[in-house]
Amino acid sequence: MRIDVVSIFPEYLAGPLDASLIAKARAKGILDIRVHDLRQYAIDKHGTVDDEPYGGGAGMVMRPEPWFDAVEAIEGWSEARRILLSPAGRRFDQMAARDLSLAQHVILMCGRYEGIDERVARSLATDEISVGDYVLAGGEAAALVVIEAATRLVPGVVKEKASIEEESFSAGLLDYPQYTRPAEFRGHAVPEVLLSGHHAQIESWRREEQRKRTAERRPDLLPPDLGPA
Ligand code: JFT
Repeated sequence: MRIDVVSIFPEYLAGPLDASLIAKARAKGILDIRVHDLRQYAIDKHGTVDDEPYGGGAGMVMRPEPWFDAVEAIEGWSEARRILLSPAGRRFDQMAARDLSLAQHVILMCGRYEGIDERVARSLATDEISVGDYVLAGGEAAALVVIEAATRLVPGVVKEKASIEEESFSAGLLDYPQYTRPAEFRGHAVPEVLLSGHHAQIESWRREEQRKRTAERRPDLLPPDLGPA
């Protein structure tokens, strides 16, 4: 999978993309990730990429020309999924991650300031997405979320197929609690059933923990309770 990321803060992205699973997949050649500095496509020699909003209002808006020039300089851009990160985008979820993981070429556009001229969303991007209902200062952290969620579903990026397959088993519910050694830590014991070796009992305990946790923390994920018949 080829991923191009465009940003005025390429150094913000470099570190995370050079660590862990993503770094290994890049070294193996499974992922080809390149970060581009939007300022190289600034409208003047001072590196200007923003201007005042038409209609007035606080802050600055990113001009369209640097975005079109930067993206159109990427080989194969017109065939790529061109994703604009935006607080006003459609919500990015696991389904969207799975869909994106099938793409051969993804371009992520990370803006700053009050946002980007709407013509970029309308005529350059193929998708406009948000990673969640909280406010970030720009698109870079959101792009990292999208890259991590999508690339771990690309064959060969995550070692064991089991960890991805197990997730689809529990799909729709929160995970059960996990424990490792020691069996007792600062007076807190690991639940007895997990030490018992009774696999059927362990499975039903885990399922019940998932259900309780989901009911408590994410009732929106549970199937509707229809009540008495
Ligand atoms: C925030 C963002 C996402 C996502 C892109 C650009 C500028 C700052 C901003 C914040 C609120 C209102 C501008 C961005 C995001 C998210 C993405 C930009 N800002 N207006 N914030 N929160 N979940 N994805 Cl460009």
